[in-house]
Amino acid sequence: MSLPLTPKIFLAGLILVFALFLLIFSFQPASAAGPITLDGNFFDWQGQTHITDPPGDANNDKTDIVQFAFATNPNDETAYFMAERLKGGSTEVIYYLYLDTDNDGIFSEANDRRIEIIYHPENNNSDVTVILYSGTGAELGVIASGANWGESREEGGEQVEWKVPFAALGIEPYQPIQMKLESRQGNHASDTTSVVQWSPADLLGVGLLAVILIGMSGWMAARRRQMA
Ligand SMILES: [Ca+2]
Ligand SMILES: [Ca+2]
Ligand SMILES: [Ca+2]
Repeated sequence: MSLPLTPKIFLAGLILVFALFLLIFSFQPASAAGPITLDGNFFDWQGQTHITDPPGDANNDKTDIVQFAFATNPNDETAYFMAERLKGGSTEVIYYLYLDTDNDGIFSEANDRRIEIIYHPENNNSDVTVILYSGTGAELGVIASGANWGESREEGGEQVEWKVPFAALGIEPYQPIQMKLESRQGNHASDTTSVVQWSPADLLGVGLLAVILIGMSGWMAARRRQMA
């Protein structure tokens, strides 16, 4: 049963897809101001998903985590993160971001990941190194070195942002994972956030897919009407 695709039906389908495209994208900016940019500025994190951590629960103010935020950008299979500490200045801080990529509550398996973030504020910029490890401690690669992804000493030296591609985590979009952020003091943990569950997604890709599916179902409905 194949009907000829008349220009009228095709046009109707096209208009429907376009209308849905406009409708869905007008609802897109539900999250925040705009995409995350790794630039050492932090306006882009306003309104993004985050957890807070109480002040005063760390070995000292400079390893005291107060906020941990995470986000994705449309059509970008990359996880973005931001950490804020109570006090910074020019003091270096090291964070461990633990990722339970198979969501089984265990962070120390070979498929799990640990990201090491070394944030060193300088007078007018910052020096950020990001290293990827497996959950068992094998080094898998350097994601960044010498990146200016944090506040300078003059800006407070409190906030740092970084990224990890989904591929480096071995995850697909919408795969649920668990995470916790820890600050380090020598060889020990100083402060650790609560465990948070997240399903990082590349929203635009899924939005487009939804538009295509809805558009196709609309076009098929038009065809059925034509047949009736
Ligand atoms: Ca930024
Ligand atoms: Ca804290
Ligand atoms: Ca695991």
